[in-house]
Amino acid sequence: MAEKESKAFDPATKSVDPATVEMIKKAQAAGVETIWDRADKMKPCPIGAEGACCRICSQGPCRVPPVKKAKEGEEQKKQAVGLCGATAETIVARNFARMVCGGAAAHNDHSRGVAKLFKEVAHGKAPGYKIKDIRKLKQLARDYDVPLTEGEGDDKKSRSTEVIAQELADKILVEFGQQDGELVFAAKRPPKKRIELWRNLGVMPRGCDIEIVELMHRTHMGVDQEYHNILKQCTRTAISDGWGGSMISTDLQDVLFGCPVPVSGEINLGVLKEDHVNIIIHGHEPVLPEMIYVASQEPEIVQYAQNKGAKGVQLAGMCCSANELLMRHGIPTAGNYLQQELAIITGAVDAMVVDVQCEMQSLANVAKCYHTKLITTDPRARIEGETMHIPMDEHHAIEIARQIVREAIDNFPNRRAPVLIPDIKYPTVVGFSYETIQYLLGGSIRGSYYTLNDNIIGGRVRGVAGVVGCNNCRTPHDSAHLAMTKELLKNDVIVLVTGCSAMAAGKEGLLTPEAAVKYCGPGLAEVCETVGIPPVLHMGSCVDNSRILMAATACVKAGGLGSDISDLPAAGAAPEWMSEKAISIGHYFVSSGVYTVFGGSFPTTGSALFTDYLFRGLEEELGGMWDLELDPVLAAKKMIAHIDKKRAALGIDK
Ligand code: XCC
Ligand code: SF4
Repeated sequence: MAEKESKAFDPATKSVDPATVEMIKKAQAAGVETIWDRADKMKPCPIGAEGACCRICSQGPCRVPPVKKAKEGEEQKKQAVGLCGATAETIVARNFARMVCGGAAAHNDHSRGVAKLFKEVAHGKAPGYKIKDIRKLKQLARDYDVPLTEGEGDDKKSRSTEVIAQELADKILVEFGQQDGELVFAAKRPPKKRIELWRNLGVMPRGCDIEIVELMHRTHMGVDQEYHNILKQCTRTAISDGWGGSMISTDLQDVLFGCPVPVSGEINLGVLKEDHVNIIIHGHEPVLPEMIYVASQEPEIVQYAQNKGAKGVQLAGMCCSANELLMRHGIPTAGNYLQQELAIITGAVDAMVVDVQCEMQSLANVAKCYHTKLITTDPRARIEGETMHIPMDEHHAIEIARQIVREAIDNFPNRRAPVLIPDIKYPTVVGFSYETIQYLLGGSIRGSYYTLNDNIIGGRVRGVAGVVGCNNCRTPHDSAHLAMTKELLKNDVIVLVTGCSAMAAGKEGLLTPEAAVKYCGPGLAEVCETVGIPPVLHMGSCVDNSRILMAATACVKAGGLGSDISDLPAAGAAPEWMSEKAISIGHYFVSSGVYTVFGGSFPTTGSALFTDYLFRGLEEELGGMWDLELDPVLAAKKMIAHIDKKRAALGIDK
């Protein structure tokens, strides 16, 4: 029998980004395996994909896929249950819950690290770092009831930044292990109505860690076996992420590294420079990258690079680390999640520095095919193989950063593969923190032309959409983000982006003011042109989805658009999601009252009952609900329909 010829896939079917397609071709020519090769060989297990496989005890795995309706004359098959009797609803809800746990744990653990660094900085024990945004520090102090002054009457004086920061750090750190009470942001920042709703439903989070632990317990074999009740704890856990860990990360990172303001930068693999030492910063936590940025600019380091024959040192970001560096320093972005292997395949990356989350283990193999040093920096995240581990320690961060940059420079002369950097990059304007948006679109007087609310009420802006989340190799890279975003813009919906979605938008030129004329309906185009902003606003990394929550809350508080987030003409989406974090984020948006539609697949379709609860039942309880729509343009249309429904309820449907 003749052997089946192995057919290489067509790279053009895997991405709509020309730089990505070019690099997949290079990978194929060089025989370097990428995620798309593996995806072609391995199809997902259909039962697992719909959440209908339980493997939480060793009597299983038990598979309980939905049964087809019997044809006439056939006997109807019975829906299977697990050996312990667990129904499909319980099994699917448990699996969903554990995804929320994974995602919330990632964000809250990231947050803990930032809070611990903040404490060290407050005590002067982390040389190189300092408190950069005093205004934001004071805002946080007010939230946490840390007094800004001391003494009474004539003796009253301001407390020092350090003292305020020290007390604040202790109060924030307590929240991670807190057993009772309420998380400060969740209990203070949302619209009043939302806070009351959560209290009445019993889903106000008590602490950052406890909700995750309790949900893990409740989804252990033989504990919570009622899907509404499991979901209730999912809600509490997700809120402890969005209005807890993620929000703490965002705010403390702003305090330490600066609150983003509009800045320009460039994006896509074309930002790498053949004659420079190229260092890719990949991962999520900006703590060490901030220092690598400082080190890379030191004259001695630049000289060191020149001694090795390079013109200089080029830093470029990848995944959410990219967003953090781009938003605060204008450091260019090399690409989003699916471009990580491809960056190395350019042959021009002298070091890839990774910390936590979204780093493919395959990087080690790809790096081996080139000269690239893969450097892990977080003790929680090692990668097997020929990687280098230089652990971060905030007490010596600048020395560690210098060491990492030197490793990259030392590696520059070792380049061996032909270098091919796609000549593709795009300019972007980023840095739309919620404070910036409030400044640009807020204005202090309602009725001013610039006010976002008035533009929504007047109908120039139809509504607001958050398009966020990952890439997924099962969906042509970036395609769904772009199709959805363009459809929204055409219909005068302003789009807020974070994470890998933001980078997709950037690579298409959507993060420029010029995009307004090209892609928007007349109303939105007019507003963007008047204010001078892009129609797609880059709000940061994935923990910065908390900025979207704050922007939505600001819209409610500004007046004229109802009294809760669920009243706003707004919707959320993650059309190419893949990570557990995306599920936690999606669920905290739903829990905050937002209609949220995902693409690709949904991990609960194994139970029609549970899925119906998420997609329809939740609207009554929380004002927000989930949805799944594979076609990104149709998904955008559903978001617009939801926006119109909210406009009608507000009486502003013109
Ligand atoms: Fe990861 Fe944050 Fe997803 Fe991108 S969007 S693939 S989680 S890098 Ni957050
Ligand atoms: Fe099967 Fe029940 Fe064990 Fe799950 S907990 S694997 S359904 S026996």
